[in-house]
Amino acid sequence: MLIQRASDISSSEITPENLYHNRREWIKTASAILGLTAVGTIIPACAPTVGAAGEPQAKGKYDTTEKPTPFEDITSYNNYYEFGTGKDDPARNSKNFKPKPWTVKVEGMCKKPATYNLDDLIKGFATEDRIYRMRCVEAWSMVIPWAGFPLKTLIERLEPLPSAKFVEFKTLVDPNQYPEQRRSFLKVLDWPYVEGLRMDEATHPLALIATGIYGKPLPNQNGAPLRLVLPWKYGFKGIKAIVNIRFTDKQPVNTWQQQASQEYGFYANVNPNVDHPRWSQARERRIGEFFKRPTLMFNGYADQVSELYAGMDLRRYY
Ligand SMILES: Nc1nc2c(c(=O)[nH]1)N[C@H]1C(S)=C(S)[C@@H](COP(=O)(O)O)O[C@H]1N2
Ligand SMILES: [Mo]
Repeated sequence: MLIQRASDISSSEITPENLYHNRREWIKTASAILGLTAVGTIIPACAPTVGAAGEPQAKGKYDTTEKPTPFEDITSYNNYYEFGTGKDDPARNSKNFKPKPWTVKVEGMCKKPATYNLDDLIKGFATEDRIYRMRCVEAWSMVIPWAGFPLKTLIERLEPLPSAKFVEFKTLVDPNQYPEQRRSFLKVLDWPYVEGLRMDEATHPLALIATGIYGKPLPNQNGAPLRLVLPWKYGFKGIKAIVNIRFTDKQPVNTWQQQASQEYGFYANVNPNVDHPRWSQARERRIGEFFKRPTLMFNGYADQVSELYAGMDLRRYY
């Protein structure tokens, strides 16, 4: 994601993360050729259900059978601009973040508006494991074993009115905890970070509220204590550290659309046929792999979600 306006940026400037990974991958590849061991890459992270190789096993119908990205990579290569724009800033700057106690304010067109303690809000929800692909709009991807519950479960508890057509989410504003929110000029983004979904998207069975990764509580850098996960959409829809949920009849203006509407829209469905104005979306670099791979329509979830967008021009509604 970019800070500058489109016109200020050449396409060569968007790939610092690719250079970083090229370098890392080159080291791994060189080590393999030389018969050395890249120690950090062979230790399997622990998980609730593990296979012979120590990886979480695909069980549910929405789980991908692709190899999960190591815990170490999922928790050290992040986008979370409140903590800084570098990929390693969130891990470094979120160590003292306080995800507990946590309150979530629910407002707008629903029967249960209130300010909830998070524990009360999600009391009794069964936690599920979901192994999902995640595709960032910057053209890198991971496979993440999440734990959480369907967003639908939470929405049903809040009893939206028939007039509610969208749901909007906001991230915490707290300059004491988020270094980037202490800036008064050269702000990276307008805070709070905002995202939104159409109600039928929000209640789709794939839409998840994540509270954990690899069977552990969600690390701060990944959006503790609760964040959205929408595997068919670009990663920026997956808003972190949610403190506000609002039901509305108007389409929310999400942060990246507000920042650069010619580049980022409301829908942000993964689409290899619609390029970003400054780079191709046809391929992606899976973190931990050397060669790029093709990006799949709806990030490989077309069978499940394409009917949500039947009849829509996906070039227009990007
Ligand atoms: N509040 C907030 N949520 C956010 C972001 C952010 O900067 N702030 N970045 C988004 C982007 S661009 C991506 S790709 C994902 C990254 O999630 P991860 O770091 O857990 O992989 O978080 C999304 N959610
Ligand atoms: Mo992203």
